[in-house]
Parts: sequence; structure tokens; C-alpha cells
Amino acid sequence: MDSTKSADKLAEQIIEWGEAHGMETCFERTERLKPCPIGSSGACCKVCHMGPCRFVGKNAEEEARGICGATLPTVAARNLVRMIAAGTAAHSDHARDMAFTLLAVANGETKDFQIKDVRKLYRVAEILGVEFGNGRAVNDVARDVALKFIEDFGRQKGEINYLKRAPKKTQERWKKWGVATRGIDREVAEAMHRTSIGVDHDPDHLLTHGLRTALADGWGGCMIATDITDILFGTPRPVKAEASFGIFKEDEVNLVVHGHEPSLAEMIVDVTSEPEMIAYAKSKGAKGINLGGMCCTANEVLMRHGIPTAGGFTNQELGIMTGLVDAITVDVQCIMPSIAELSKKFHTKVITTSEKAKIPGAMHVEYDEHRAKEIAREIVKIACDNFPNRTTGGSHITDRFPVIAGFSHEYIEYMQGGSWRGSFRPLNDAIIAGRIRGVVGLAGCDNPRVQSQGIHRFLATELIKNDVLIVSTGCGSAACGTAGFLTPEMALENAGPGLREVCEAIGIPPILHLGACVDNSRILTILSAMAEEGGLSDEIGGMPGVGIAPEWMSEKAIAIGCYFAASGVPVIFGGESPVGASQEVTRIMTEVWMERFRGAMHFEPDPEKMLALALDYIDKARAALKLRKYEPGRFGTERVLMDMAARREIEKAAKPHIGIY
Ligand code: MSK
Repeated sequence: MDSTKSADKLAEQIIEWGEAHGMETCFERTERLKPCPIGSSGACCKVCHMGPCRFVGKNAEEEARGICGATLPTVAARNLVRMIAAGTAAHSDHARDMAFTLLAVANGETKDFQIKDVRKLYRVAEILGVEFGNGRAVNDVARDVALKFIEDFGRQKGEINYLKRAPKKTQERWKKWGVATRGIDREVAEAMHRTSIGVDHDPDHLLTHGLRTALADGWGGCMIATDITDILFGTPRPVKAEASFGIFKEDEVNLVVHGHEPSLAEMIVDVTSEPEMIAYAKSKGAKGINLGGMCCTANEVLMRHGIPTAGGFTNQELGIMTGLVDAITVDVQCIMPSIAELSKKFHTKVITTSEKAKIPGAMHVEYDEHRAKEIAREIVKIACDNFPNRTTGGSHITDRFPVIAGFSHEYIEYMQGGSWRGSFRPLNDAIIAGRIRGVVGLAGCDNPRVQSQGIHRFLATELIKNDVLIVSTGCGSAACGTAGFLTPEMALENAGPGLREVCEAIGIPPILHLGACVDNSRILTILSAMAEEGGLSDEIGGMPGVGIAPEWMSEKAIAIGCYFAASGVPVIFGGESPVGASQEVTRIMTEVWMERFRGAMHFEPDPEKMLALALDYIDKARAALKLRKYEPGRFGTERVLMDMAARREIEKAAKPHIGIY
């Protein structure tokens, strides 16, 4: 990896332009602000006002005590659990809003939204035990589905609905170890209670509740958000789009949607093609309206409409520095407040839209689902009105990269056999045969603490070279998209021969863009379907699959990593460990979690070691499943010899498939 700040050459170009013009960005602030070594390794406690207490020194693990007597492992565990709670709260609050939007649509309170995917609604209704079909009105089904989801937030006892989507064996592990989530809000509130001064002091006990909370995120908040978004706006299918800063047009009004929530962005997509809006833009001297995205709101509209993306988290300030952004709407999560200040150096209007999030110096146009299109038009007009104020300043970019996105789990199933015979059988068979060595979920943020996007790109290239199929989400997808990696050509040029053969046969890229960060839930659904299909592991744990978040920075990423670990997936995070100060907490998260859940959470700053660890996990899982040993460059259908008992086990597990799409 070279010494540039971003692996995205175009981003680097803008960073250099910014430095030459005295602009401050996260890259420059990263150089100035070194992380506190005590806090960053989990050795600082500030849950009460007797401290903050620092747990430092040679024997800190055994000897250091806070004023209350708390030990380093207690404090490191507490800090991690608070991160999980915050991440879970973020995804789940987004999901709650989606559930109330679905309810409002079902009750006919919002004229601008309709249920676009009735088939998905019925699929979800079936899982939730809601009656559908037989002449039942779609809105009645949608109302019951919304109410079932809303119950999951306030549920006090029992289990959230979607835990039953996991393979039976995975569910049994959750019950055995007491992590089956009761209710989303309950687990978050309890996490905050347990980690406050003088409550839970046992690191293992604390971390167990952390996993219970994380499962509320994965099988609750994230999965609910994904499913409702599909129901309301359509389940994604592959679309062609473009990525990079070159998506901004010199002669059109450039409006960017940034953040995480899809509802207002969907309305903006709709109204930008209205003749009156286009005429309005023309009346201001522009040739038309060009909509683009940033971060995960970008992923939502990219997946469903092919709206181009200017990239992920670290690209947001740089987008403004092109000088071409007339307005940028921001809703919630991963929005740098610095963009309001930076926008003053250009003509860009920064518009906050969520009742939950304001930024000093930004305009506020509050989203209200009852007047969604009206508000979307108001925002488009603000962008149009600002077009004549554009100056010639800024670092203009023209290069763009093609992107194929839109791989929902339903589409992945469909592409392996069509509407009636779609299944995960071909994927399982390709893994069994050794054409595909394993699957990696490459996800999470990009981060200026390292060469931004560099580790994503390194791992993406190396993994596919090693015949590993990648599913990606969030800013991991953006990093691959702005590199031009999300195309079938990437398979032809860079994938190992086995993976290339599979990609060519189906016509897919070797990196499948699954959506926004909440859409990591699609990976849980895929893993469950693979377990149900048979021939590999009969639970999520034990699959030749690994999760990697090489440049994570958000608390949401920690919640995601922990729900994958609790579900049975070994997870590797980049950077220094936020619990690195405590060997005991590190041991629990790797060894103890592996024993109980067949998942673990590692922190490894070295990209080469991340790669080696991921491949090692995959190869060990293949060996445990008695699959043929992976050999680079050699693929085929030969299997290791199995005895009759092993074959009978596999046949028993291979249940007949019931297709969705
Ligand atoms: S936006 S959480 S920087 S992936 Fe979902 Fe990207 Fe990480 Fe935010």
C-alpha cells in the first residue's frame, strides 16, 4: 500500500487540491489528532464522575483498579457493550421509523408511498404468521406485519420474531447460552443499565448481554429495516450504475442524498423526473437534474434505481470540494458535521432532514412522511435555486466507473435457477466442489486512520484471486465501486479460475453488492439458506465463511460484528482492538465465543494477516466439513471419500427447496 491518504486516486486528487487551497478535511484532522492510547484500547472508564479512571501500567490486567474497585477486564467489556448498544440503537431506530412508515401506508395516511413488492410482503407475513391471500386486502396484511414488527421493539419477554429464521441448531445455541433476544429496546436499555456504575462486573456476563443486544440488531433492527424497505420500495435486482466523483455534471443541478434512511431519498428519486421539476431546473439555466448519493442512502437508491454514488464515508467532504454539489441532504448516521462549515467555502447548501439530527450552520427541511413528495420537491427546488450560485472553484473530476449492484438475497437465489427452481444449491455445490473456496462478507466503513479504502481494495483483489466469493455492503461496497471492482469483468481479469468459472456461468461480478449497512442482514439470510440447503454445515457456524470490516470506525460496525460472531461467523476487524488492553476480554471474544457460538471477533491491523486469518478459517471449515482441500488453480468436482454415515447425514440435511422468487 502506498503512502497516499486514499486509495481512490480521484479522492487523492481532491485531497491534494484541498490542501493546496487551505481546506480542512478528515484526512488533515487525522494527522493532527492522534487517538488516546488509553481510551482506544478500552482502558479508560468514564461511566461515573469519580473518574475518568485509567487502567495503565505493566500489570494493569490483574492489579489496576478504578476508584470503585472495577478491574480492567470489567471496564473493557463495559466499553464494548456500550458500543454494541449504541450501534444497535442506531440501526433499530431506523427500523422503527420504517415500521411506522409501513403502518402509515397500510392505514392510508401517506398518499405518496405504496407497497411496491407484495410478494415480499407475503413472504414476510408467512414468516411472522400473519394471514395473507384468500382475498385478504394487501393493506390489512401490511398493517399486521407492521404491528408485529413494532411489537419486537417493546417486547419484554419471549423472543423477537425473526430469531426463528435462523437454522434450528443456531437457535439452540442461542437458547443454551441465554442470548436469545427478548425485545430490541429492552436489550439496549438493559445494556446501558448493566454497564452503569456498580451493576454488572463480570466480563463474560457483560459480554453475553452484549451478544444478546447485538442479536437484537442483526435479527431485529437490521433485518426489519431491510425487509420493510424491500416491501415499500421494491426488492433489489441487478442494476447498472456508475461510481466516483465524476458522476457530478457541470451543466446540471447536482443534488446528493447522504446518510442512511431511504424514505425521503425514494421520494426525491421520484420527483426529479417530474417534468415540472426539470422545467424548474432549466429555468435556472441547468440542462436537468442529476441525483447522486453518498454513504448508505446512496446504497439504498443505487440498489433500487441505479442512482450513481460518489462513494462512502470519507468521500463526503471531498464531494463538496468538487464545487459541483448544489445541495446535499443529510438524514442520520455517518454524517460529518464538518460539511456544514466546509460548504461555506463553496456554494453548496447542506440540508438536514431528520427531526433527530441537526447541524449548526446547515439548513433544516424536516421530513414528514405525510407530506413526503411535497418536501422532496421543496428540496429539489432549493438545489435548483442554488445552481446559478455555482462558482468555477473546486476540483472537478470526470472519470466514472461502471457498477453492477442490486444483489438482494432473493435475487441471488433466483439467479441460481430462475423463478421456480431458484435455490442455493449451485452455490453450495460450487463450494463443495472447490470452485469457490469460501465466502467473505467484506463490509464496514472506510477510515482516514488508515489509507482510506486501501485495505478494502487489497482484500477484495486478494480474496477473489483465491477463489473466494465476496458479498459486500455499506462503504465496503462503495470502496469496491469507486475502484471499478463491481463488474463481471473484474472476475475475468482478477478472479481465480474456479470463481471465474462460476461468475461467467451466471454472469455476475465476483463481488456482489448487497446494499447498505442494515443489509448485512441479507448475509444472515443467505447463510441460513445455505445451511438449510444442505451439504455444508447445518447451522451458520462451521460454514466456510468469514466477515471482515477492515476499516471500521462506527459503533454500528461493532454491533454488526458481534451479531455475526453470535450467529456463528468468525469476524475480523481491522485497526487496533477497542478491548486490546484486556487479555481476558480478548480471550472471551475469540476462544470462548468460538466454543459457544462457533463465531469470534478478532482485531488485526495488518492487512496481510487479516487475509491469512480469513483464508485459514475458510480452509479449516472446509476440512471440518470433509470437503476437498482447496488447491490454487485446481478445481473440479472430486470429493474426499466419505463413509455411508456421513453421506446419509448430508442427504438428510438436503431438504426440498421452497422458492421465494
Ligand atoms: S455508512 S456505518 S461509514 S459502512 Fe453505512 Fe459507511 Fe460505516 Fe457509515
